[in-house]
Amino acid sequence: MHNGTTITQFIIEEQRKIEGATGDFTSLLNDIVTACKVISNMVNKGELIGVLGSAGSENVQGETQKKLDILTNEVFLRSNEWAGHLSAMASEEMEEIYGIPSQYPRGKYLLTFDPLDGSSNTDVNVSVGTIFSILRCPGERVCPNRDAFLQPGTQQVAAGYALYGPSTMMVLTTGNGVNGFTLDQDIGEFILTHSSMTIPEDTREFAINCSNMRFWEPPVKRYVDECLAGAEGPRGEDFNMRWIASMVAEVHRILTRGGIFMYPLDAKMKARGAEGKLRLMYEANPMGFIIEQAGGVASTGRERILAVKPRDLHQRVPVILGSRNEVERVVAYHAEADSEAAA
Ligand code: AHM
Ligand code: MG
Repeated sequence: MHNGTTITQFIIEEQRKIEGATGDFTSLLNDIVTACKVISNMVNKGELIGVLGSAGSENVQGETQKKLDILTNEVFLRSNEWAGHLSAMASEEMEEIYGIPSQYPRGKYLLTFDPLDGSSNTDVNVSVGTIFSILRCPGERVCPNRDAFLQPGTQQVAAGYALYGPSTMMVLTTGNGVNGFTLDQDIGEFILTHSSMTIPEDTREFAINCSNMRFWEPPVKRYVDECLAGAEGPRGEDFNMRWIASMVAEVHRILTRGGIFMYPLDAKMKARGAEGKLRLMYEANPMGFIIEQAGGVASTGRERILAVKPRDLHQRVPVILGSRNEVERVVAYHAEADSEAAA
């Protein structure tokens, strides 16, 4: 028997603090929570229900889709299209936006999501997650076009992720701090277990895919070299490294015990005209919002992620986020390198 606060209770109590709130937003969050519970169940059953492996198709990014990428995208669409809170949705798995079908009422919000981030990890039974971001629909319940989504991250009304790990967790911000909820499988409810999550300012743990080292820009190489030099190097301390290849799991670790996560711009990306690996609208922005709300910093190395003015729905950006002092150090290294290059 639990006696904690359920996520529904938490969201309703938050709503009461907002004058004039209609309950629309609360109800939208509840539908997202339901979608994440369904996805959690699917991911948990895995091969028992035949959902692992490749679907044999490619998404808009030219990446091979897993069966679970397609199934979880459908879960999100079906859970969130009917209730009248949204005007349109956009996802990593869909080239075009998804306008709410005409048989349903249209609402005042837009939803972007990555239904299963880190899905290359599903076949090997490593943690994956769902990332989402809620924006206001400009104009009143009109049929929005792609441009309606192109709002900077500072405009987000809420953002969150579900982490499908040893426990399933939901971490949420509505711009008033960050709170974490753990799914109690026996009663099917997320219970508040991690209130007011904050990121330690200092860390001795970094996360980056070192196989790309030879392609990195000098400031990133400098930062990682200094970490690797450990107690004998300029930092005078030993550092630890982690790389899960599931951004949700990395961000969750950073929210729990601090750290820095980097997927920087590199020469390989530049050569093919890409501006980063991770997507702004449904990966970098929601995670940036959560990180900032927990006291951390989220940057491209040259700009605050939430200030990036989006040009495209599926735009990619470099991502450097986590503990304040380490991220600021990497940003300073970028500024130094850029001013030396300009001199
Ligand atoms: P995805 O959205 O196709 O799953 O890609 C995003 C994931 C992140 O979760 C993770 O940080 C990164 O890709 C891992 O990339 P890599 O395989 O290059 O290390
Ligand atoms: Mg992703």
